[in-house]
Order: sequence, then C-alpha cells, then structure tokens
Amino acid sequence: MKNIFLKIVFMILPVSFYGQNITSLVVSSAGDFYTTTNYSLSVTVGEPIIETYNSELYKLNTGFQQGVGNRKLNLKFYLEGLFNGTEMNQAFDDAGPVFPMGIADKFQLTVAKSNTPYDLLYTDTNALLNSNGNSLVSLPAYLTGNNYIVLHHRNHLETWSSSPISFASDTISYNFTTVVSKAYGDNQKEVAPGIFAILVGDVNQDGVVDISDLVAMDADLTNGTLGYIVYDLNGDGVVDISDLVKIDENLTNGVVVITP
Ligand SMILES: [Ca+2]
Ligand SMILES: [Ca+2]
Repeated sequence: MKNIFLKIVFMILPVSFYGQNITSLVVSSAGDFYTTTNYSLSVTVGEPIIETYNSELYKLNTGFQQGVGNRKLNLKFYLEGLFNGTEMNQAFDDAGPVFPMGIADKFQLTVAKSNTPYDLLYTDTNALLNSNGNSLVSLPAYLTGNNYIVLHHRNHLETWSSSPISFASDTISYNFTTVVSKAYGDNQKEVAPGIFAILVGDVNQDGVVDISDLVAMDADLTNGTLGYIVYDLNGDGVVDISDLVKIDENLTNGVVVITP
C-alpha cells in the first residue's frame, strides 16, 4: 500500500507554484487546481501529446500545463493620492508600511481586447507598484496581438492605455507617466512638471468621483479612522482632512472613467 502511495506521489510531482494570482491552467482529469489567498497550485499527470495553436489573439497549448510567467510587462504609472512631488509614499496602516520596502501599494492589472466589446483577457488582482512608479507584471504566453492595459486601484479612477499595445514580444513596456495622452481620453493629471498620475477619489469604484464618494468617506473622516482603508487617499494610515484635500479637485471636476 505504501509503495502504491509513493508511486502516486511521484506521478503528480510535475507541479507549478506561483506567488501571484493566476488563471486556472490546463488540468487533466488526473490533476487538480487549488488556490489560497496568496498562492495557486496545480498538479496534473502529463499528457504525452503537446501542440501549440496560434490565432491573432490567442495561443492554445495542449498537453503538459504551461503557466503564467512566460511574458513580462514593464509598466509605469503614478497614483495621484500617494504622489509626494517626486515619487509615491508607501501606503500605511496604523502600524506603518503595509508592503515591503520600496513598494507603494498593490493594484489590479487587466488586459483587454482591442476591439468591441473589449473582452477582458487576463487579470492580476495583486500586482505590486513600486514607489518609483515601476511595476513588473508576469503575463501568460497566450496573450498575443494588440491589447489595452487597464489599471484599477482601490481608491483611484479606472484608467485605460491610450491605445492597444503590442503583445508580440515576451517583454512589453508601457509608461503612463510621461504624457497625459498615455491614458485613454487624457484621463490623468499633471502632478509635477511633465509627470502624470491616474486620478484619485473613486473610493466606491463606480467610475466617477462625485458626492457619493464623499458620503462613503464621511464616517471614517469624522472618526479619524486608522488603517489600510480605501478612504485614506494619501496612504498615511489615517482618514482625515488631508484626504479631503486630495479628493477636492477631482470632486469639483466630476472626473469619470473614460474607456474605448
Ligand atoms: Ca465614485
Ligand atoms: Ca490620509
């Protein structure tokens, strides 16, 4: 019985283990797929036939599973709320920085098709953004062709790249910060001379910065609530008048998400 168990263990040893959110991989009938908050683990008994099929937008692998990480996106953008004049502050909770040194906050990276209805092809809900605006995101190899990059952050306005960008290379680069028009609809703000950031204040994530965001903030503003919470727009670990200052201009302008 023990030997049979060991054989089964060795049969499922070809595993993949990733530290980021990934989509469900190819899993044979003899395999399985598990997720926790931070990790995904998939196991399978390898299939003997491996083929790769390509179309304009998709790459399909059969046989042995193939995971995220074959392609890298070098991304740069700034969050208006955390921007301090030269770079971004680290987001705090009541005990200090929430993320390791050099990381400002996390965000959601989405890749969307270039044509209507702009289907979402891939999402990483736990991408990390460095204080200097850089982020290196692993992407699956099946993303090919030209696609939009879409940014979501817990208290900023959803922002799209100005146009679809090529995913033909294994290394893809896109920098939102250099020109306002790097965001679709010029939906950014100049936060320092020649430096542009995505817009702060959509705390309820409904695609507009308006009075409802202020209403949502009100109780924590009154209480001066401490913590890593969406109403702390400047990321200093407390909800107070400085966060009102941050939202004020975008509230007045009634900024809204602009998409293709
Ligand atoms: Ca809103
Ligand atoms: Ca604050």
